[in-house]
Amino acid sequence: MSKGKQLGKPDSNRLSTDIEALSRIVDDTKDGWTRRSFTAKYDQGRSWLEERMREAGLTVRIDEASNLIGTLIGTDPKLPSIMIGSHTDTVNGGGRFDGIIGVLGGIEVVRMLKESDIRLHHTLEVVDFTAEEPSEFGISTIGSRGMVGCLSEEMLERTDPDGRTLREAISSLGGRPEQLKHSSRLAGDVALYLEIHIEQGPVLEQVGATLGVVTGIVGIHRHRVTITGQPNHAGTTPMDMRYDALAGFCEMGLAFERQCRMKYDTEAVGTIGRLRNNPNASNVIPGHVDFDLEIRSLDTEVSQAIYQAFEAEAQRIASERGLTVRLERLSQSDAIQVSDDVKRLLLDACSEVAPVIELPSGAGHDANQLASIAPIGMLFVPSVKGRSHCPEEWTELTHIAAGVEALTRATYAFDAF
Ligand code: HGY
Ligand code: MN
Ligand code: MN
Ligand code: MN
Repeated sequence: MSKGKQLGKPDSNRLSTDIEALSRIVDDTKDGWTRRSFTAKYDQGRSWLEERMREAGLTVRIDEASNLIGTLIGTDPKLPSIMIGSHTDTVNGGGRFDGIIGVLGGIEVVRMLKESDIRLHHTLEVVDFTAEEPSEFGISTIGSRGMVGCLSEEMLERTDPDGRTLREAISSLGGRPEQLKHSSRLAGDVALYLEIHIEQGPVLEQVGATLGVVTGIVGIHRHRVTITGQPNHAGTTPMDMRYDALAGFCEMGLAFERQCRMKYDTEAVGTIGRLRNNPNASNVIPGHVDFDLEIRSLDTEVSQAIYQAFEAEAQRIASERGLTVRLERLSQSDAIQVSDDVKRLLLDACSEVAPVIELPSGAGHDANQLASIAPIGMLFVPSVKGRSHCPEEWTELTHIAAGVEALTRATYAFDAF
């Protein structure tokens, strides 16, 4: 191990150039900076990333789940690897930093170690996880689920609106879904997973901290609800003879919000963010509506209680209105608590760099999936005005550089352990 070598600083210009360059590989027919998973722009972004990884001296490969992995072999290859990862897919109309600074920051860590002439004991893996954001298949954190063996056959058979299966989409990125069963990482394969991410909330900015050590990450429960009524003429159908699926949705939507606003021991939030109304014509009574709801909490039982209460309400509303309602689970990630050891490691690294606080994550991450096989740690940097998942998403370069420096210090300190 490189005894007492002086660790350098991240190169802010290089980070800025990388963020800027990747932000140009987007679907410019959409608002903001949109690079949806499994699209041509996503492929282009991947090729660009591969180049940056190779330039940094990483050996590049695509794993069975189609994750892009850059590897730097350590001096003791028998040790389990240290993994730094995040994602470069975005939401529609998203920003330039969500996930992206975690992958580019990981590559900058590798450059910093090399420029400081430091070789780690542990092999270091930098990962761009496929499709962290909710995809057209209704599933999020696809690549990290696949890496830890949590992509079921049922999930692989799900189709996108064009009828393509998730299995086909993963293969189109170079993944090998048929080998997922025997390739998943097991407990012990990864010594530590670290992710630097924008906070996507207002706390760091409000308290004036540059860095945040994540104490826990919410679990996310997502369900799809389908309401079936009876399409009919909007002009000739009396009000007491209607089976209006959208009116049923309106009542259910408010019932869901009421459940989420109630007081629980642990805070929960709920959102209905995706809705389809058919036939969606001004002179036709809606006959069919489907929508997605998600519930987030650090306490899985609270999420389950909210969902069960909503389910009973939805059934009641449907039967009063002569509608049918079907509820199906889309995906579920468990809430995660970060271990005291990892929090200590990150707090020590951060306190050498900039003001730091501890805080929970209301956003879900690939770390939720990695937590099933490895100790995980996350570092936050501030989101200006707390905005994210929108074109206004912004994080100061100085804050990103401070986060990358702290990440490198934590990696170096863990390796020396
Ligand atoms: O939705 C989330 O929590 C994350 O930003 N994908
Ligand atoms: Mn996101
Ligand atoms: Mn993210
Ligand atoms: Mn993430």
